[in-house]
Amino acid sequence: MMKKIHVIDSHTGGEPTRLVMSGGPDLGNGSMAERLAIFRTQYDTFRSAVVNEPRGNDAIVGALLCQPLDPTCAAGVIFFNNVGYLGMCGHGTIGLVASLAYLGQLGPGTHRIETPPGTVEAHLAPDGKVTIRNVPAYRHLKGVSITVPGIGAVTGDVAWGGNWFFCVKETPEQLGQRLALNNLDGLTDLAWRIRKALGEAGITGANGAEVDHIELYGAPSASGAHSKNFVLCPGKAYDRSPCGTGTSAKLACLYADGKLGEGQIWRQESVVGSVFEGSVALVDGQLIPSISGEAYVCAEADLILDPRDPFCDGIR
Ligand code: PYC
Repeated sequence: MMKKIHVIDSHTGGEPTRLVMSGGPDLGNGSMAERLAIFRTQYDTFRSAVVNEPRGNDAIVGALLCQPLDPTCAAGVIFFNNVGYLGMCGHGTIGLVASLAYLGQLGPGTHRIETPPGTVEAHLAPDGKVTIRNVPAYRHLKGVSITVPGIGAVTGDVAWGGNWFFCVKETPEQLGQRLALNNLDGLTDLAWRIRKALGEAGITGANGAEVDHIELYGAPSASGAHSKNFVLCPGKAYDRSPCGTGTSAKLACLYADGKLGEGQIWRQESVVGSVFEGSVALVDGQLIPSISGEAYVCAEADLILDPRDPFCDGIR
């Protein structure tokens, strides 16, 4: 039996999100974290069918729309990519809100959204700008120094912004690479070496979690931006957007260093030139980042899963 999966594709600052509206697996009625565990263990071929080639590509982040557990929430969502699953996803949440607005299912205002690491808030402005009030962010390890084969000593902070990040202190130029769109291979190679060296050195996030996103920073090109980044995602694709959870992790490090005060605006540019605006607020002792950006819907389609297709589950 052929299966149809209805999706809305959008991009947030160039980074694609594929929102699954229908045709997804039944993950039960538990929390998003419980449903994610079922997704991962029982339906991983659905993940690869939706985002991997031939229907998708390495950069697409999938977002499975779920019925929320808490009736005060507008939606629940589980994010996934070419190799596995994400915790929160900033650009993906902005894409989700823009997609539901395109369908007429959400209007301007503030909406609560359940994700595996916690409930976030998304404010949709009448002009389409979306501001996410993320899960709490924090710096876990400060000034970790590692030796990276072929590069030398690299220092950075391990921080949580909804996913685990290594925020590198040296600029790409100091490590032998230009932070430029025409140097993606060099930046990817550098970030991948850092990721492997972190794993080999046994450096993890809390509770042994893998640090699977690497974030490099340098001087901005966009007017008014404070920094430009290059973020390498777990499946070796780079984030075209400034990365919502990565910017949240960066804000937590800046705040911990006394370089960013509550309410102060930080404009983070991506390697493709898109910009997110971020700020932090201390709420009940927790640092809550807010990230603003825009997403644009670019396709509405049915994916077709034909069981006769040898690559029905995607190239895995
Ligand atoms: O925007 O948080 C984000 C994100 C994570 C991975 C790709 N984008």
